[in-house]
Formats: sequence, structure tokens, C-alpha cells
Amino acid sequence: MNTYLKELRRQNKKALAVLIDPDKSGTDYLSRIADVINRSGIELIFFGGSLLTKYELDEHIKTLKSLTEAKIILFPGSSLQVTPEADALLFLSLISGRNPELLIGQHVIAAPLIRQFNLETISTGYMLVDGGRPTTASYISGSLPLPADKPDIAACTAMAGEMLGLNHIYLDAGSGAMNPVSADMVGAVRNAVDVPLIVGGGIRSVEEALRSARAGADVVVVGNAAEKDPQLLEDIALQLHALSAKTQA
Ligand code: 1GP
Repeated sequence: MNTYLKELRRQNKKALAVLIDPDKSGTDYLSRIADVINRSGIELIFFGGSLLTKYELDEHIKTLKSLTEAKIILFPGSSLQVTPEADALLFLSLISGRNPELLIGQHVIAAPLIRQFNLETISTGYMLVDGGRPTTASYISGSLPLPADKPDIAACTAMAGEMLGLNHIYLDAGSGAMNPVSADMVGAVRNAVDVPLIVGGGIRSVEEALRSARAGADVVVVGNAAEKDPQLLEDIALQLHALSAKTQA
């Protein structure tokens, strides 16, 4: 997956990742969403969430794998969400926060298991951005999100992450955010680093997805809005593919 994301960036292509929260998704939802994913040529599924109230990760991933060929990348809220069933794992260090547990602590706990599972890690500087209201991610992480109107702080944070060797940046307003990360902030981070840039949180329309992609996101993540309206994914995927074709022409 590291190679896939690097190539995406190199070729200036845009991808849509569907976020599936294992806590909210029953078998019905998985088959409905897999249909849309297959129809739209979506290649990435992010799988995970801040809370896990029942452990069904393995079953859900096996079900998804039987329904689609999209790659399943774990997006773990904690070291409890590691499973060998996935294709890769976003190994997230929460560099916008100052909570040592999420900068390195949970990673130490998870590292031997990840090694044992032979799971590919995608090293990622994870940055929570204020999305207009407290989200589960900002509450559970016990960290202050980056102020939404400070693109310069975001740029310097991403730069430091890249210098530390993190080879992806994820700008996230948090699931269900009122406001997505602004184009100004996405653009500032894009200009500050070379690594693939993932942007998500509160994206509810084709326009918002395109705004992020045009500002420099290589991967746009949509979760909540897809749960409400799976058709939206197809529309966003279509437009992102069109944008990729245009930027390559
Ligand atoms: C959250 O970026 C993801 O971590 C997706 O957010 O559920 O608001 O689309 P939404």
C-alpha cells in the first residue's frame, strides 16, 4: 500500500477512501457499501474508529473481502484494533496533540503483534483539526485539535512530521465534523511536505471532496456521509477520477 500511495502522489492522481466504522456497520451495511465500492471503482477502505464496543473486526473484514477487492486499511483508534485480516495498517502518530500515548505509547504495545501478523504499516503523521464542534476523536485522544484558522501551524506540524520520517500526513477534522478541513489548510500542508496527503472529516458533498483534492489531498476520506447516502460515494469517486484524468492530461 505504501507503493500505491506513493504512486498516487507521483502521478497526481486522486483517490477516495471509504471509512467504515466497525462499531456502526452490520452485515447489511457492508454488502450495501461493497456494492457501491465495486460500482464506483473505489480502491481503498479505511476500517476503524475511536470506539470499539464489540469485537467483530475479523468477521467484518472477512465479509468485506468476500464482497470487494478494495484494499482494507486499518484506521485504528487504539492498539486493540490490530488484526492480520487487513491489507495494511495506518500506523498513526498523533502529531497535532501532545499525548505521549498516541504519539508513541500505543505503538510500543502494538509493534510486536504487527510484526507477528506481518502486517504492512503505513507510517502516518495524524493531525486532528478543529471541525467546529468536539468530535469523538478529539475527546478520546485527550488532545487539543489544531485551530482551524491556523494553516501555518498545520504546515509546520506536517513539516516536522515529515522530518521525523513519517511518510504520510492525515489531516482530519474528525468523524462527523461540522466543517471539513479548509482548503487553505490543505494547501498550506501540501506546499510544506512532499509525502502523500490524506484529508477527511465532515466531507458531505462532491464539492467539499473536490475542494480538498484540488487543494492538494491525494486521498479524500468519507465516512458518515456515506452511511447516510451511499450514492454520494459514487458521485465523489466519479468526479475524483475525472479530476485525476484532467491533472494528468
Ligand atoms: C474521520 O476522516 C474520517 O476520521 C471521516 O470523517 O465520517 O466525517 O466522513 P467523516
